[in-house]
Amino acid sequence: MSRITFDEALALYDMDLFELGDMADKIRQEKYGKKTYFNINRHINPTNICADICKFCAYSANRKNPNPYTMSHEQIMEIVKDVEARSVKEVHIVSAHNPDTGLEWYLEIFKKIKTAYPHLHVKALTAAEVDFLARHYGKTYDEILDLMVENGVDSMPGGGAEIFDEKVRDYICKGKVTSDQWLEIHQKWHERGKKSNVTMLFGHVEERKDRIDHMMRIRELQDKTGGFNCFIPLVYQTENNYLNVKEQITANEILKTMAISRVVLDNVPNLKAYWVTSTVNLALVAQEFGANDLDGTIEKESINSAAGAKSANGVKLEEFTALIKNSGFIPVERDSVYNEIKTW
Ligand code: V47
Repeated sequence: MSRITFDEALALYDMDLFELGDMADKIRQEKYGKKTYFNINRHINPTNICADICKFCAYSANRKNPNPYTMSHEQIMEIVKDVEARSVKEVHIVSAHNPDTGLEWYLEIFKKIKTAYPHLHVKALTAAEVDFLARHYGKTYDEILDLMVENGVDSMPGGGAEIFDEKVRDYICKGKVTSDQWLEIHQKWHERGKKSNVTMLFGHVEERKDRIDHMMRIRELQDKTGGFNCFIPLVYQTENNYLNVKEQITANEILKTMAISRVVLDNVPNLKAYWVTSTVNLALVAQEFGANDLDGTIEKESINSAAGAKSANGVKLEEFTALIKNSGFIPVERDSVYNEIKTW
């Protein structure tokens, strides 16, 4: 069967929402039936001091959020100790681009966690952080990626991809990692036998064609490496930032985008409906539109909640699994690289 082209993918937006949903659901059901994956994880965001200025970001310390912080390693280890004792299996560590801490501060966090808790999965450092650390400390991407492996990073999160179209990217986050660099860093990470995720920030100033272009670039790299576990469309949150988008994206457009990504990304196994940015209710509906993963319990979330998402305190495990069940799906706990652990 031939693959869907750019023009055909763009035309899917003109389909009836439910017909498109059926198309995506068929693909989802063939792969996963009614199973929906989630994991028991904890987000940690060690510093919000940032050398870059992304217009969409409400997390980094700036005029709208004059609240700079940098955690000590002791504070981070306290959090990790606490969550590990409660069966959390993954720590997802993402920071702003802090120019003052030194490279060691970033890397030693991982080494300390891995030394104390070797079984805990460390998902850390977006390609945007890798690029920042390489530039700031005069290292190559290869050197930074090798240091990550040496210090215990298991996988990379998908953040910092935003929108690959250069014109939109220049407008929303000029100066940070370029699209080609983002893809190059993930390619190099995959060449080390490691897995990562990939996000897309949508619902701001981009057009439908930019989303399809974004998906096509992911599909192309995935053909080469096979290293992406999961695609995560992130719905833009409107508060406390400098993008000044007046109109919120509709639920219809969010679901269509999810469904289309399931069709286009035929080589990326998992599609995550990230409840933090879509709301829990819409994430549950997205299970009918191609999504087979709802991320996890998260416990504490700082990046999107700063921009208005109702996610600051995560979601309780029992509530999460009950919601998945009540929506007609089977909650399956997975590990960070998608091995099944337990059906709830
Ligand atoms: O890269 C920032 C986004 C991302 C806003 O890999 C915003 O499993 C919406 O990448 N509205 C960080 N989004 C989060 C992220 C992520 C989340 C969950 C799972 C995984 C994974 C990765 O949050 C940033 C940026 O694209 N972001 N500001 C905003 N106003």
